[in-house]
Amino acid sequence: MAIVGAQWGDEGKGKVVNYFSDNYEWIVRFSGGANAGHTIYYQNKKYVNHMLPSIKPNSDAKGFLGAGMVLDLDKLVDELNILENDFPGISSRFYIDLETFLVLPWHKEEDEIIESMRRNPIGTTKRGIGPAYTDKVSREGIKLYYLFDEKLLEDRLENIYYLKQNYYGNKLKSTKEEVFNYLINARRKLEKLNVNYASAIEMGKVFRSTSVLFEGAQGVLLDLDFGTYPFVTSSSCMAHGVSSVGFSTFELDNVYGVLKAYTTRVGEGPFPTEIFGDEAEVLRQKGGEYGATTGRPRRIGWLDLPALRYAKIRSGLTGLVITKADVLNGIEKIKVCTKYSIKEEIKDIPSSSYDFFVAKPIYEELDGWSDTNDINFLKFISFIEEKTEIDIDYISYGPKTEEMCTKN
Ligand code: 2SA
Ligand code: MG
Repeated sequence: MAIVGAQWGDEGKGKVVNYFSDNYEWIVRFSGGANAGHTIYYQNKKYVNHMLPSIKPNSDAKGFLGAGMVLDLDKLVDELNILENDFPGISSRFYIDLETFLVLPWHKEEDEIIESMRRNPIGTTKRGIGPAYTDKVSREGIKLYYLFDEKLLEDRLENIYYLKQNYYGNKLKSTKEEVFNYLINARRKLEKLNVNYASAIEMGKVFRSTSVLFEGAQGVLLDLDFGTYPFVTSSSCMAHGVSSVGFSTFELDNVYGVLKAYTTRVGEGPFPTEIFGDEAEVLRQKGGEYGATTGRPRRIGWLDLPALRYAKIRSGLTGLVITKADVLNGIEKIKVCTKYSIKEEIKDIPSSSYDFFVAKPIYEELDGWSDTNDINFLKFISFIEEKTEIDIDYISYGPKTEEMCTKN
């Protein structure tokens, strides 16, 4: 099974993965990096995972960090230390693919520099994600396995640094020696923590003899290929990203898209159903809508069904999980965008990501509900299902893992 975001990220994937994790032996992250922020509550304590798959701490589940990710080793070590403090020995339940590319200190500098030079900034998380993926594609990346061959690492860094100096002159502060030392230190810290290294080649048999849950990062509308380009992240946010772990989407029994009962977005870019002022602020406060990684206030909007239909088709969703329905409790009238007006046309589904830039939302208004047991809430759920022709199989009505139920 795969769980992906059906909007612009922050739909509550971490919590949903946690809910299902009892039934799975492996939880696998396959894309993104420390830009993600997956919040889970465990024994009344809040944990925010940026790098680590959201495994349940006191289970036997294991986590795999797949090669489609970009690894921030500093963040990884920090996160493992936080978990180790509360659950000693947990690090040895994580496995990392040796083919995975690394986010290096200069990638974070480049992220800052490029964002400051962009005429239309993207509003990145400044975690070095774009530059790390850029280097991967332009063949100037460092893979995890280089850390185990210091000569190879030194040579690679030498060549890459030479190129970077040519691009950036003295704008970059990190030197190749610093980056080398940083990487070797990180390797030592990870050794102490007893994390495992593996490859999808070796893991293929293991995965296929047990049960695997793939945990997506960000959301379909932030996908590099099919999101609201260029206001997207640099990785695959859709189910096909599981190929980086050697899986075919045909092997997935289910692809659940997680959506919020309203919509949020962090960073710049089109957002047809965005609302402003007090109307937005009420939801921001009630929903705690601040970036789990950067703390930035998230932009707020009503539920957008054309965008959801687009996500369903682009990512081959087989079912939906709705979260944060409780945040709308007590609001008298709930708006839902059912169609877009695009130039002279009315559309149910944007035909390309370009449509998001020019769409004007057309709303229907539904009666609100006092709590999620209220008949009006059930009408809201049926309304979404009818309009999108996909079932909402699970409803989350609070931040805690157990605050979730099947629809029926
Ligand atoms: P980047 O840093 O290159 O991936 O940024 C590119 C765009 O992708 C957006 N993006 C996100 N949007 C929502 N949530 C994300 N994770 C954090 C969270 C974000 C935060 O869980 O709240 O804390 O600010 C995430 N990661 C990337 C980003 O805003 C850019 O629009
Ligand atoms: Mg998030």
